[in-house]
Amino acid sequence: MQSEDANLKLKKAKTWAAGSPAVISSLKHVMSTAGPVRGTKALLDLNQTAGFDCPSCAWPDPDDHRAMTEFCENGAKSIASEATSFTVDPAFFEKYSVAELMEKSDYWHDQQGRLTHPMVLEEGATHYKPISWDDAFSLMAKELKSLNHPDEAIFYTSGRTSNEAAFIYQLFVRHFGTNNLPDCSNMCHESSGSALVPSVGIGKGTVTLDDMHHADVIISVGQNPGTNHPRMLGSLEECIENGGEVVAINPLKEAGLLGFAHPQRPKGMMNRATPLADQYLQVKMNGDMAIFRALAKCIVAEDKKTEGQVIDHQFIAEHTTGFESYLGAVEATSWEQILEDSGIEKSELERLASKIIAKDKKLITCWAMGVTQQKNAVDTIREIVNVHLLLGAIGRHGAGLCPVRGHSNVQGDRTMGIYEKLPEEQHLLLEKAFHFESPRKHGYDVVEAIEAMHKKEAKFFFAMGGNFLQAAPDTDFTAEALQNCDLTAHVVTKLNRSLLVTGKTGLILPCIGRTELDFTGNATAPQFITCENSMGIVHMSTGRLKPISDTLMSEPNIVAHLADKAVGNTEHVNWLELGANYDLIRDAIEASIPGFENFNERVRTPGGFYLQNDVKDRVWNTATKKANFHKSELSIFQQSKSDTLVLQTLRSHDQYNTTVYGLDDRYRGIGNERMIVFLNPEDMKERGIKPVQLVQITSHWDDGDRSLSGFKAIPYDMPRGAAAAYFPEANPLIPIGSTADISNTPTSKAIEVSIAPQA
Ligand SMILES: Nc1nc2c(c(=O)[nH]1)N[C@H]1C(S)=C(S)[C@@H](COP(=O)(O)OP(=O)(O)OC[C@H]3O[C@@H](n4cnc5c(=O)[nH]c(N)nc54)[C@H](O)[C@@H]3O)O[C@H]1N2
Ligand SMILES: Nc1nc2c(c(=O)[nH]1)N[C@H]1C(S)=C(S)[C@@H](COP(=O)(O)OP(=O)(O)OC[C@H]3O[C@@H](n4cnc5c(=O)[nH]c(N)nc54)[C@H](O)[C@@H]3O)O[C@H]1N2
Ligand SMILES: [Mo]
Repeated sequence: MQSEDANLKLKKAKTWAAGSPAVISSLKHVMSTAGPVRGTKALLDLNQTAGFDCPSCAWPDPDDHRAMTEFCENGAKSIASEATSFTVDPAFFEKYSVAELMEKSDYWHDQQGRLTHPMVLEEGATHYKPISWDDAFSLMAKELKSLNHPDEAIFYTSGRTSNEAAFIYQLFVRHFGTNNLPDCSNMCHESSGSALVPSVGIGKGTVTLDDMHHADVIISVGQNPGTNHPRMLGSLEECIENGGEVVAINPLKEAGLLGFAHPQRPKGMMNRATPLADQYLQVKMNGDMAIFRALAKCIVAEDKKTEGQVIDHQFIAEHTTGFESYLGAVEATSWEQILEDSGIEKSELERLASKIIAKDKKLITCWAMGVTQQKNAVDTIREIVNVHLLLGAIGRHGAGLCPVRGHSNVQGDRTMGIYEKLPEEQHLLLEKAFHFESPRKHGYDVVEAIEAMHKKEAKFFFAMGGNFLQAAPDTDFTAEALQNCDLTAHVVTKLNRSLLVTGKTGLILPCIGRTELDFTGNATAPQFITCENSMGIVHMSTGRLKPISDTLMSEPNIVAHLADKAVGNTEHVNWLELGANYDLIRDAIEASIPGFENFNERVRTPGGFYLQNDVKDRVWNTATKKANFHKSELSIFQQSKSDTLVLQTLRSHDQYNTTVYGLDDRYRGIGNERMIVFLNPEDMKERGIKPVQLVQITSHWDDGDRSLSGFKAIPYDMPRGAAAAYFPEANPLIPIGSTADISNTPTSKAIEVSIAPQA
């Protein structure tokens, strides 16, 4: 289809991912943004055992064979964006007022380069101006001390923050007296933790890369690995080469699930792709729970037929609770409802079930945002667990659960205590190690934090990384919330919109990035930080590039200076000493978090170490000390009107969350445009919408409608009733009140909308 639009370039959607186009695209990004020197040096050091951890996704690296070029296209874009030689310095802020910067796009913001100096936007001022680090810390400390209660302060974390920064940050916040530690996880995999902890006793995945390579069947549900976890495609390919099969469950046909050409193998370099998904279930929006319930029904039926050969009865008897009651729920669910909710033919569901039952029942289920950002996300994930428990497909080689994490250290941040609902045991360990009173009242998660600022119950907002305004739902509401604060402060590397919508006073605190050398504390050798990836491996990361400016501070050191001024030293904590020497922070981690024995020593071994994961040994740290089946009624997103669509907000191939690297979505055939809404061609016809026609999208919620216009409608291979637009452009449509049950995650993948030609 040819575009009728001057900017938009449309091509056919791709049927495989990576190959030489990915290598060309990465080089293009590296050369154009950073300049060859900073860029290529950075790339060569990426994810090497002695290099730095890729700041893009949390997919692990192979334990033994790290090629010189163990990087992926999107990792390369992420590096290029951080390793750019362009700068956003005081002269830049003198040139552009905040109002002018607001008019620019997110893409333009990222293109401008790295922030170099601490800056302040004073009350009523039109421009940011430089401020000394010392004055910035004094200003924040003064605001913190003037609050009526520590709970009036909010301390957000984005998941790129290192273990060391996260640890000292939460220690400071708890010494200050609050658990208001919302993080990006609240908008991301919170539903996974909420489901997994009561079911199996740990909120993390239970598999290793080796398990992936030896599974019989890997189900990928609600994720787009070709764009968001490109290195995962190598694992899927290896599984297939070993005789396994991959099944995709996704309303959209995604290139990265259809086929993969490994850019570091001869066949792949010649663009000969390995087909990936053997079965592709184009599920209805949010119809996933029905698919897993269908699998349970097939398993139970087959077990009856074979007199107990399919269900792992021994595992169930020894290791689980709730089996009988769950069986009741499975039997009570009708096929009629399953077929209606999933939109998938019964024969396809039976085919999938027979694949899983056929061999050794070595099943791995991987999932991401298509599952977690849904109203019934927690129940859906529990249903995934139920199916694994039926088969005993957990805690054994080649089988298990794999929530595919987002940010490179989002899992580590939680391990370090970035959690508004920290469990009591962890408070006790902190208190024992540091002799202070850790506050127990649960803090705000992201949505609660926005609501509290909106109601002026919180007045101080501090962000350790991220782009809170653009990542959060209901952009206008969130903007009002931030503007209600007295002070907003952001530790960041790049310009983003959150720096432009501030409290009475706004602060920018620029930090050293993952790619850069860190000589904090006049260290004689560069300091390193540590991260935990999606599979629980803790490893070191050392930057290699000269920092973009000598006015940057490191994240741990920024926290240390703020803590020094805002709460001061205690007999057991000397903040500035901790901030100047990360070995001391690692000792403090060892002293208060289980699993980090001999941390400083073990993390220095090449490749790092696995954190203990009891589920792998079939030890269940739940209240019952067993793995728990959980029965829930089958559910699916309910629309209030019959003629509306269900909109999901998703990532293009050229973005990292709110950071827009480019305007293409190569695999989906989109060039040079982000104001896109993908629709089923029949739904377009029914509404009188032509391809690339401008449309208005209106979301419906009980507090009223929200509307955006200027989106171009693109016909796409997806089920009737579904719509998809990019995040963050579509975030103003997500009602603040629309969140998942239990986890309170915004339902970014299910928003009821009407779409009509723009008047
Ligand atoms: N390059 C790059 N890498 C990234 C990121 C990035 O922005 N760019 N972000 C990082 C982060 S923080 C995260 S959390 C991950 C996100 O990784 P993903 O979860 O893969 O990200 P999304 O783009 O949100 O994709 C969601 C997928 O779910 C599908 N989906 C939507 N609704 C449903 C549904 O009802 N059922 C099913 N089965 N599928 C559905 C969509 O069609 C889409 O394919 O990636 C991480 N890695
Ligand atoms: N509608 C919708 N909304 C969503 C989602 C969705 O799918 N749809 N996904 C949600 C998900 S899964 C997530 S994880 C959140 C992401 O939410 P966030 O983590 O808040 O957002 P990011 O876009 O990852 O943050 C990018 C900013 O981080 C800063 N940064 C980059 N590197 C560093 C660093 O090393 N240190 C510091 N201090 N700062 C750094 C840069 O200034 C950059 O502008 O968004 C959520 N929001
Ligand atoms: Mo995420």
